[in-house]
Amino acid sequence: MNFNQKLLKIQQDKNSLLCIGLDSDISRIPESFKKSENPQLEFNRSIIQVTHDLVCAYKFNLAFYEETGIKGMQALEKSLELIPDGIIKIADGKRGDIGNTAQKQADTLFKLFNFDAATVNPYMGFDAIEPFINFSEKGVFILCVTSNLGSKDFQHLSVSGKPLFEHVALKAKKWNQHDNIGLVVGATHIAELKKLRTLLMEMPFLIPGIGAQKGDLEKTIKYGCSDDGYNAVINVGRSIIFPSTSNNFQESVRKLAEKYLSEINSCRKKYYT
Ligand code: OMP
Repeated sequence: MNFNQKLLKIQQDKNSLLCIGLDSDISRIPESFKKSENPQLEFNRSIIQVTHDLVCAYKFNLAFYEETGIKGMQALEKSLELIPDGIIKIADGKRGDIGNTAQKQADTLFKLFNFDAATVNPYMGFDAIEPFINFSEKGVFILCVTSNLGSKDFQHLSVSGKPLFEHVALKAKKWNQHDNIGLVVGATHIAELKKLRTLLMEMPFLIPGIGAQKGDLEKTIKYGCSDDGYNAVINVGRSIIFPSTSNNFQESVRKLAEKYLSEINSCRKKYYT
């Protein structure tokens, strides 16, 4: 089964578009985890234990594991093993490079770590992401409109009468021969999200920017899903994994994850049934 079909099936089976971002910033991990041999691993374990039934995916931003060196790599490897089957594991490293280097990046994430999907940067063109796309059972999320302010610097520039991000989307559509490509579209850019969804009705969109970055959840669901109310992967990181109080950590994380899932699902009910 190709990646996009697999993702859709998981979203349908679990009735969830929620992806939790395990951006386990060592400087924000509660003190109670600091005594353990590998605080990032134990922190992730306690989150996965209480949220795995609520999510369609977990996304690991690799920077937070690279920062802690060998321990970070061990935390990454072991955290991935803790995730039950039927949940997509996304490596967020925004990769892409000349062909032989990109091949190493893809092999590392897909073969060594066994991630199901990765984020890639399209700036270097097709050959820089082709090695990722060639893994047809793995997903490739191409940066299209990012959630940050700087996205305006290049992504919105008009090129041959269209914003650059639209060229990226059209190329992604053309390159999607294996049905395993998706786009990254920030929840902080609703007009662009709406436009992209009309261009690419069936393609999965990985949508970060909800919670800490203050993206509008209702509009994100209204404009970000395909016709059937699926194919948006709504990533929430800090607003779930770092509750305002670390008393009853697992209970607080669970409540936050339930809150986001229930908000997502009530918006889906409103706009897609
Ligand atoms: P929170 O803001 O804590 O929910 O985390 C957002 C996550 O999504 C981080 O890992 C970011 O690196 C990532 N992200 C964005 O915030 N904006 C983007 O445009 C793209 C990504 C990404 O590719 O995941």
